[in-house]
Amino acid sequence: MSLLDDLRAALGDRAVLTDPAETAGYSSDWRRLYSGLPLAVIRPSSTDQVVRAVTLCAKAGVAIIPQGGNTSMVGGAVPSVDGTEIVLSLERLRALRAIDPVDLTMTVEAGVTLAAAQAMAAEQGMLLPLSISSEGSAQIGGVLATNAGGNNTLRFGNARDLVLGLEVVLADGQVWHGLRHLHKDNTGYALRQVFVGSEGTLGIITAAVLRLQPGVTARASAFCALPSVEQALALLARLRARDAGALHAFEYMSGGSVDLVLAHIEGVARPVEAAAHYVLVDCAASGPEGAAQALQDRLEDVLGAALEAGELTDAALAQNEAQRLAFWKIREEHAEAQKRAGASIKNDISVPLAALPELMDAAAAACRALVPGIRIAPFGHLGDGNIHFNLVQPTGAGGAAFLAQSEPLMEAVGEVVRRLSGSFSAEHGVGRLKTGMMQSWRGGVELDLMRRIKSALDPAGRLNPRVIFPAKNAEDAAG
Ligand code: 2HG
Ligand code: ZN
Repeated sequence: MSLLDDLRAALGDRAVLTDPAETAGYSSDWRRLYSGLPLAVIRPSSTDQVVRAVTLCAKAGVAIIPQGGNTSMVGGAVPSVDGTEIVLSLERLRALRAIDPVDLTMTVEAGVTLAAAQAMAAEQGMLLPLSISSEGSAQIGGVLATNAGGNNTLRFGNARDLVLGLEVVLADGQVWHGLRHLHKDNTGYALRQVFVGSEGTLGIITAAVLRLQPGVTARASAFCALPSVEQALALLARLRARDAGALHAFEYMSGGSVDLVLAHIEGVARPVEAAAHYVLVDCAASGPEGAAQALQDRLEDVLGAALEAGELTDAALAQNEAQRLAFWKIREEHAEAQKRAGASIKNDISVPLAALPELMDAAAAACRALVPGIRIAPFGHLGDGNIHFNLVQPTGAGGAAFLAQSEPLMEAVGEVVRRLSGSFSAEHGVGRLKTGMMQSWRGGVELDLMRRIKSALDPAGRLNPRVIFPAKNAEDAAG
């Protein structure tokens, strides 16, 4: 029997897709940068079925591309060599296995979307404190495999900070049953952290135990207009000094990036006067009746003082949940608006917070010098130092001509980031897009350690073979 027959026998006919009309949605990435024709897309519905599929692929020597919601920004989950790779979608592993309000944990399967997991926690009066723009599609397995960050990192950390345990199918089909619920467990290496952020190269996450927080009963949000990035840092310090625990998000949007949202997304309006910089502040608290008003009053106080100090030029405080969601819509539609605005180049970078003003000025100047008329549209998670320093093609210019400039533009931004001791990939990962950068940024001992881990866990190199590591010839060329 061929591999596909074996897979059909193990998973059922409908779980093995080969018709290009059915596999198309799994074969190219959200940004349409990468696409490939898979040998098949398989959709197991249990950990046991994942084990059987991985074992069969191992026997046949066929590579597997694990895929969650396919929302990668770096081409991390699509096939690359036509007709040779199996896309293994986790989308049918959708069970909530357990939820524990005493321990504040939930055990979910990999294919549950992040939004569904948040809703499951909220239904039981708890908070899953991880939020990203693609949470309606992104799935827990992918969120963990890429160590997603998002909007609440400044308060609760990245995905890896929320993981207590994992269940992982290894390259040879063995299962690591590591679904422990313990808040303390120092028993040798924290193996779960090896898989978090490994981008599907070391094993396939099938379920996870996530740490939750007590549910929030009060929220207060403000959309602020600011004169400079320095003043945004001053506002952040002011908020922290007054109510650090309540500050759940501090999201930055440049004037240029908000203009793109207003131009390309229906049903949004700017809640404050036009400015060069905006920040969305989101505070939350738990408490008895009255907590909401108290939180709102505290935020209003801080914003009033910030206005007086010249840190703000204008601010709108959400008066109800609908308004709060309208503020968030402006922030969350940034990626979609930029996609509609034409060709764009994404620089998902981080620097120490104090270096942010210099980053913004120096990177913008370097890009303008290379491409006159370029639209500089940075936005992102200013409260944790992660900015999406995105660049959009000049109005009216050709998209292909602009993309041909990707390398010099990314290098110019990278040079500034490097000088400021930052990272070239803060939260989106390396995927296939940034493998070339791994050599120059992480080469030497660091990349060698990663290779040693990879070859220990996946010696045949069959799990997501073309992500993270630079191609061998690129390394040789770099010396
Ligand atoms: C966000 O913060 C996502 O909205 C997408 O990380 C960032 O489009 C981007 O560059
Ligand atoms: Zn982001």
